[in-house]
Amino acid sequence: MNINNKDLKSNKKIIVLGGDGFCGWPTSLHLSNLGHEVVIIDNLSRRNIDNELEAESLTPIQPMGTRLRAWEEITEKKIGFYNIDIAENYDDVLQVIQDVQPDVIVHFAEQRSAPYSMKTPKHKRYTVNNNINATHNVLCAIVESGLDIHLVHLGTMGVYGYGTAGMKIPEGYLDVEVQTEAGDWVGQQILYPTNPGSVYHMTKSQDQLLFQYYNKNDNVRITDLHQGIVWGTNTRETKLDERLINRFDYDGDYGTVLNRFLMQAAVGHPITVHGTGGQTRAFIHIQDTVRCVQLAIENPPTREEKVMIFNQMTETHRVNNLAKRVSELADAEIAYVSNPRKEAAENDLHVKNDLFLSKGLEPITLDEGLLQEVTNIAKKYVDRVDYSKIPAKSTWTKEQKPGTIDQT
Ligand code: NAD
Ligand code: USQ
Repeated sequence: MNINNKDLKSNKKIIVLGGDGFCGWPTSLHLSNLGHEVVIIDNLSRRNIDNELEAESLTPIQPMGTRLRAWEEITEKKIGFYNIDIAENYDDVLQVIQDVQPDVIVHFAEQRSAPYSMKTPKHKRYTVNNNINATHNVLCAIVESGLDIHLVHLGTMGVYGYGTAGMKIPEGYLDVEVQTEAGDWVGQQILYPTNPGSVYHMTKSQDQLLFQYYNKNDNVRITDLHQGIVWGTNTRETKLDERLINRFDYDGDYGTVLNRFLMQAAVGHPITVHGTGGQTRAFIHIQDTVRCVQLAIENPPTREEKVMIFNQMTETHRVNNLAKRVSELADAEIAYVSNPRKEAAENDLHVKNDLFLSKGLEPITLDEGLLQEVTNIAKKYVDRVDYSKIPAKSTWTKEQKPGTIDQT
């Protein structure tokens, strides 16, 4: 079955790193459905972190083997799978690249939770070791393979920081003027100064330097997607069969804000706004995530071009406004809890996303129907909810309080 292959320009061999995760799994299905040859590499570390935290996806995700068999049964398309830790097993990563000879590698394989990265020194060090080594190993293996591979990386809007004094955040690069010794002003383009808000976000800032270096030194073709907070859970492909269901994180470490609010309202838990809720963030629906990755693959840079950076977001919202909207939708209570993070209590955020719009993205924005769809999923799996996992307990500093309701 092909749901939507009208945009396919040519079939490519694509390795998806982190293809078992929240963004990686629906992207793998989408690319396979378009007719690309897809191979997933994932060490299933996210499933192991679920075990560590004793917190599970709200939706019952199936083992990798079941997922892949179901996809083949439904679509007659095969997705390959290798269980490899790309941060630890460089030789295995290189071997798969040499065997598959991919045109594209899509890189989702990092520890992506800011609260998890701030839990303890062990978690900080794991996040740094895992994320930076993973990215560096991939770049190093691309060069060693001698193949002209386009690397598409999932970065974050968080590398910019969230306050720009009213300026629109550009797509990766900032035009500046500097004064020369002779006193003349000359224009220059620099990587936008990074201002990460957690150890996790800091690893994404470091990734940017690795990309700049390998692009300059080895002409590696790289697209870095600075993605906002992803919401939703289903995509056209994951909806095809219950066994293809995507993960839905709601716990205090991995649950992201809008999905958490929708889930909380659906299961009768107060909506947990951190602080005053004055934080403004960028958002994108999971269906647009998979579409954006497709567009990035279809519009690769040349070997002569610098690292291409796209802001992968469709809209910005203030946390408090989201809470109010969800509260009205589901008639739920809002709880203003102590903010466990060190972040500005209030910020404005204006972001350019012209590049994806120019490539044909038709943004999905917050819509009652889609919000309702997430709510319905939460209601369907309410029996799987562990209420003790909802509060955000990881604090940025020892002095801070967790985001539990009884603390305020
Ligand atoms: P996820 O944790 O659900 O998926 C990441 C996957 O990578 C997991 O399946 C994990 O097992 C795998 N992985 C991690 N380290 C690995 C390693 N060393 N070797 C092999 N596999 C490894 O996260 P996600 O939400 O799908 O995010 C994917 C990417 O998108 C991340 O890089 C994240 O920074 C970025 N991103 C996510 C969001 C969001 O809201 N979820 C927003 C912006 C950017
Ligand atoms: N927040 C609440 N209540 C909650 C949970 C969060 O008020 O119950 C607030 C947080 O304090 C923060 C904002 O909502 O101000 C966003 O938090 P989040 O957990 O949804 O997002 P974040 O930690 O930034 O991380 C997520 C993904 C990460 C990705 C990032 C994109 O986990 O992988 O990089 O979004 S961005 O935020 O644009 O940097």
